[in-house]
Amino acid sequence: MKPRVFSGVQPSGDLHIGNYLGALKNWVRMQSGYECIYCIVDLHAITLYQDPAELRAKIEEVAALFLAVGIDPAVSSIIVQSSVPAHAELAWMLTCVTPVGWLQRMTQFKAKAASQDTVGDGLLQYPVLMAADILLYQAHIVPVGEDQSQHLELTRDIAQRFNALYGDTFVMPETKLPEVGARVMGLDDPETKMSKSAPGVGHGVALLDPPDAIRKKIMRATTDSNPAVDFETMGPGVRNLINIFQAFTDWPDEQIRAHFSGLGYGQAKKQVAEMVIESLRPIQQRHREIVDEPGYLPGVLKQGAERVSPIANETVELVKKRMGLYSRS
Ligand code: ATP
Ligand code: LTN
Repeated sequence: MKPRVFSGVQPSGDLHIGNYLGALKNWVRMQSGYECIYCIVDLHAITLYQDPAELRAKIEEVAALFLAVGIDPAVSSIIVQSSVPAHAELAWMLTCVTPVGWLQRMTQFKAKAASQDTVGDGLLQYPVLMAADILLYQAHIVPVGEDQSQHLELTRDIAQRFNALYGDTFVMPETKLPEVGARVMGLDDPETKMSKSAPGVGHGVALLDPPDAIRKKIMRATTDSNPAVDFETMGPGVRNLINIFQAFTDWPDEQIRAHFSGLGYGQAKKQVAEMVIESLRPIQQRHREIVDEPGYLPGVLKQGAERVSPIANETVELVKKRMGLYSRS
């Protein structure tokens, strides 16, 4: 049997090139060697308020983008988290073995809580639900961007604690980061990661941005005051742009150096912009085709949920039995 892969994206905004290079691009690659489950984590999205109509529309947009980047529903399962009730069910059981101090230490919790007037309990529980997503399918590998590493460590801690208390139950999942593109930074501020929820039109490039918008954003990206690319002295803004180029092309370091060394910033930005535009063009084209095909998307999501539900239910039954809860079998 092939090892299992699980990962997810929140339908909480416009997917950007950071999501693609940090996660989705790896997801596509992994389909050949693994049994893959890719999830639209709508229950995670509501840990911060979402407009219901917008959330509903975003779920389908993200699903269409999964398909557009190359996730093949014939071999991989695409699911919406809330359509498989076992995610929330297992999350509760895991909540009961998770010390609250572990959750309060999470950097993402601290950052997101700091920007809220009232902090919902869901924001604190967020990583427990994420652990449930992964452990529910006994996933071996979780391909994510670097910002999720701490949550993955917590997932392993929760699994270990459960296994120690109730006997060997969960597979220990491993984190898989991309070699380049694990942390794409904001174009307007190369000290912060590119994020869906960050304000500012010049911050990120969305996967569905039209070519003109992409060109404008990249040409205006923050750089330093050097006149040309110098790999020894360049600041984080230029480094970020070149990283984006490398993550899209998969060129080796030497080729990247030879290509960019000594290039004026205007020229370098133009190269990056055109590469991003050309890389996104087929994805955008495919996205339009998928959206124009009525009934296709709901069918894919239904098939995904049906395919994974037996695995999810089996884990929930096992956990119930281990914990002494009332179980059907
Ligand atoms: P938000 O800012 O709303 O929390 P996000 O942009 O971080 O959203 P997520 O849905 O939380 O997006 O992340 C989906 C996947 O994309 C995760 O695997 C995450 O690690 C990855 N990812 C997110 N931002 C980046 C980034 N800037 N660089 C590389 N990977 C990223
Ligand atoms: N927290 C993740 C999204 C997510 C996820 C998961 C990723 C929810 N459940 C399970 C990997 C595996 C994020 O990207 N912000």
